[in-house]
Amino acid sequence: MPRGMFIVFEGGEGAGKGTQISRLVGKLEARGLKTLCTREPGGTPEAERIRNLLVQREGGNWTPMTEVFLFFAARVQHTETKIKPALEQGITVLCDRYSDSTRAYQAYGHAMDLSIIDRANDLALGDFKPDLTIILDIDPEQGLRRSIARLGAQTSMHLQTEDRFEKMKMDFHTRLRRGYLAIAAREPNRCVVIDASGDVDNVAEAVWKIVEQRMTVRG
Ligand code: T5A
Repeated sequence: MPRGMFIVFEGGEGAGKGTQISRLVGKLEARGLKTLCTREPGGTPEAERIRNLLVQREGGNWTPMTEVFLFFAARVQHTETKIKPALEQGITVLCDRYSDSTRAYQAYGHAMDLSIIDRANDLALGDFKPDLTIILDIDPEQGLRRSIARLGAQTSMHLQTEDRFEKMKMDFHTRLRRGYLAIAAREPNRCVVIDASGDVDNVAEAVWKIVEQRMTVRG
């Protein structure tokens, strides 16, 4: 059985990753492909427990290095127990964030040394990486407006506590955006940058064009 394709969506807050993953699932399933949607940090019960430590306000006051290892601890568990087994069964895996989030947020955003994150990534994952990473690029103010509008519409206490990372200052979000563009420039075969400022349908069309092209090349 041919191995499934591993597609990751990346971007700053409110870029529309979740929205675009749902759209893409519809298109892939209409073609008869089996899909699995997952997210980071999290994706398995164990990794979701680590997510709670990281994203909830009362999760803990971690040092930057501890935070990096928590992200990678969750990622190894997720990769070995969920992502790889699905790919081996020929399933297309769509993941909301992966290692480039650690590069963008912890290195470009929080000024950790990028080479430390690359080394941690090599140790945790070896040469395993996404077949395609779609970076949804958006002006941080527009992205944050979308995120805040969505948070305002939620009534659940649990979801309201998950906003720790969204409370960072605007210059942090600007560094994140630059970081993602630098990551894409470093690995232009794996990463494709898509303008996410348009409406949902326009962005979905641009995403589909890339995915269809890559699927054709894979055969
Ligand atoms: N993190 C994560 C790290 O620091 N390091 C790491 O290694 C990892 C893996 C995770 C946090 O953890 C950090 C990054 C994050 O800060 P999260 O809950 O996963 O937090 O948060 P996000 O991934 O940022 O989730 P968001 O929901 O904010 O962003 P999405 O998924 O990009 O956006 P989406 O699709 O939910 O859309 C947001 C809102 O915008 C609307 C949607 O309807 C929704 O209301 N929208 C649009 N509106 C207009 N036009 C469009 N084109 C739209 N697309 C979506």
